[in-house]
Amino acid sequence: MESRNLVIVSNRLPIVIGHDPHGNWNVTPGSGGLVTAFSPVLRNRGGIWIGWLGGAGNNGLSEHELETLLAKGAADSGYSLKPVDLSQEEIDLYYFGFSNEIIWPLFHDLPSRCNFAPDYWPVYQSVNCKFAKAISETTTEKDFVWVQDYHLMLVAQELKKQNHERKVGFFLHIPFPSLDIFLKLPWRFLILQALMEYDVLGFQTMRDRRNFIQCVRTLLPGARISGSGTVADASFQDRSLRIGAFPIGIDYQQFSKLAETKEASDEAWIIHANLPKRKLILGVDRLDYSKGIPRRLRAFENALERYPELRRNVTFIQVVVPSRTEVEEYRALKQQIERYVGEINGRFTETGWTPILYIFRPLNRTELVAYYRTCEIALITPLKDGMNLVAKEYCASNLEEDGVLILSEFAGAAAQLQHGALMVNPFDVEGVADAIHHAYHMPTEERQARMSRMRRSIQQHNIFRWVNNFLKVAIAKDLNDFPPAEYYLPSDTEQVSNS
Ligand code: ADQ
Repeated sequence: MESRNLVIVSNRLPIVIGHDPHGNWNVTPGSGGLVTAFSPVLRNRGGIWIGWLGGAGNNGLSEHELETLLAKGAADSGYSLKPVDLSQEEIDLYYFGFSNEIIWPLFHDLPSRCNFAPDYWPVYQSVNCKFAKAISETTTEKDFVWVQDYHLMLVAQELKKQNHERKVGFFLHIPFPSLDIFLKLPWRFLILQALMEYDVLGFQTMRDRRNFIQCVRTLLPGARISGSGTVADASFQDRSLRIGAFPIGIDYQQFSKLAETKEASDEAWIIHANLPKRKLILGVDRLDYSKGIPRRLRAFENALERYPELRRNVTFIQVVVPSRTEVEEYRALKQQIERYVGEINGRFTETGWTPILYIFRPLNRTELVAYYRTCEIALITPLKDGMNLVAKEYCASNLEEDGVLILSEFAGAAAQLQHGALMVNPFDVEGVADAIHHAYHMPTEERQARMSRMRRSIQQHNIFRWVNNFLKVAIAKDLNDFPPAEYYLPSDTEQVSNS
């Protein structure tokens, strides 16, 4: 029987290599939207994940140490791992430079934050070429290669340049900007042409797909695009491809089951017992300027100012997961958040009540779900977001079905959740404050009706359905066509010492 692997390619591998308290190397799962999305899907399906391990020169690990750690990571995660090694220069110019100083802000509608430095582009190209080489060495023509996100937009083109035939799909996790913003990109033609080399292109929402198609129609007049459903057919330079909107989902069962466990329930109870007789408002974000945290804090302050009945009766818990902290801009954002928290707490705190509880660290999954479960209101106000999985995870974990979701119009999740959430414009500080006030007073029946509607939709459009939809369009197969596999763990899996 034909053996075909599902190969995921992303900038980062889904593991983090670090040290345990005894100074030995250890391997732990990574965090972020991509890992949360793919981990349950790939487990035990014979998948391979190709990506950068983080750090330069494989962190100075010997070949044997690296192999042992990767084998451990593969055994824990249920799929094979293939690292792509990057030098410090590549990390600086391809990752911090082109990906995070140009594409990330531009695609999040923040062109004034872009640093269009010309020396980033050649390194972005050469690292994409490196990833293409890793793919050709690890896979066969039978495999399906699914490339993830904005760091790797040139991979299909690079594979072709190297004469490797592969069926290759691409999914963009972040938004695709409108024409007027995309036009600012100095490499706009080259990037669009490269994207058109994929066999399938996936976007989070119909709006992203529409933006992309408008850019193609304007900048690549030779391209033909037809069809009006969620998947359009396109042709460009004698080849055809499909372009679709595939809103990403979550593993609903995993979150709702975890929320039911005794550990999560106990933890949820403890959180609320320590903050009694008030409603808890929750914000959970990676440290990033696209998430709109400072404006959200100002909106909370505005709510306390204009609606004094909220004082003593709500606590805002803002969880921030450290991210890109090596970058000055992110350090400045952290300081700004901490200054605002300090100012607001300084201004409103009374004996027995502090308005904001601020947590700056990653939470483990049980803690995270406990916060989701126990907080009466989720305040999710990104300035722009591809999807925003936190919004969906909050609903999946809300077993009592009485939580209120306040959601930014500019999150990809808005298209799906707009009939259950209170929709806000995150730039409108008073509008967000009004929504907090509205959520606080919302009657139980209305809360339940809204939340159960959202939960049904999130349960239905889950991560497995997302993968199956993409695979059906790409290769007319679904997850069941990828059989479980066994993982090889070398006999010498002793801890690798950090020497
Ligand atoms: P992210 O920008 O990482 O993802 P998001 O979709 O919100 O944003 O996902 C964050 C993930 O990190 C969630 O799955 C959440 O569980 C996890 N997480 C959040 N806070 C945590 C904490 N304190 N501790 C541990 N884990 C935490 C990118 C795009 C998004 C898109 C996803 C998936 O920017 O728009 O939704 O990819 O496509």
